[in-house]
Amino acid sequence: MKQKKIALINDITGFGRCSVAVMAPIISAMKIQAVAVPTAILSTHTQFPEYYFDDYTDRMRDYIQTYKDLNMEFDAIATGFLGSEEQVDIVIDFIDTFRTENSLVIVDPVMGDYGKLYKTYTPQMCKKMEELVHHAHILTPNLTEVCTLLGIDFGDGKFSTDELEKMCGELAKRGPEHIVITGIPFNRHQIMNYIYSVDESPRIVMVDRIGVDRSGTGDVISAVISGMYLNGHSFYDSVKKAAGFVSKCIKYCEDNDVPSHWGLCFEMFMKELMED
Ligand code: PXL
Repeated sequence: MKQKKIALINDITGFGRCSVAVMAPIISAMKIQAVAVPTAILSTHTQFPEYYFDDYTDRMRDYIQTYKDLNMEFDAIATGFLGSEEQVDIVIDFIDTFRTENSLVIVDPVMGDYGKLYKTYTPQMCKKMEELVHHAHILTPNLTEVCTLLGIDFGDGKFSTDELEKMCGELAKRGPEHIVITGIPFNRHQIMNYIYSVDESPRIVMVDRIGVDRSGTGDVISAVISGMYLNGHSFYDSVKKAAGFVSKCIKYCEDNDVPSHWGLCFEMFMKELMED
């Protein structure tokens, strides 16, 4: 079988285990070729008190031109952290140029967490992100991002499953066929992943809540989902695998007192991804 390749349009961050630094190795472990298309280069992610942030917008078009000249095609395109409004247009052009009839587009609308936007995400930038949703087959937002995309007040972050279904329905009307709302605090002991696929009953994958919330978790989840789904697994099984994998990584971090903003020690469990 021809090996698949996925374009990862995301930032490259040196320390803190997020974005390409997480997604490329995970995707590679799942036997898929990862091609990085940088949106920004950071020394650490934006949850650290200090970080060097080099917005890559000006250089992205030249970078991508090589792939146009080579007439490249991608089996999947996964987008994550974007550094400027203009990048959304560049990403949409990338999708239009490189997708084939069967290509999969995975959009992780990275914008914020716990009801708050990340420091580099302006309200205008969030508005622009809405445009990208129309191009996605798979959408992997957290609750903060769902509320931001739909213009709903996050409030105390508590939503019923009926409300979640309605919210996913609204997002699905914009294009995505599969949506998972990740990391929803359910109670003191459990975290819920709410799975919505068009024309199917919603499903839930619960995982034990272990210790504190950790940065980069969403990036690990979207990488595992992308790899699993590209390898032919159902969306539900892909989410289940991702949630189980993340739980193991988090437990390791807790047991070893890894600071919460250092990301997940996914390196310890890479072997488990190699079978799928
Ligand atoms: O994990 C999401 C993410 C990705 N990229 C950068 C970030 C964050 C979250 O803080 O700062 C640069």
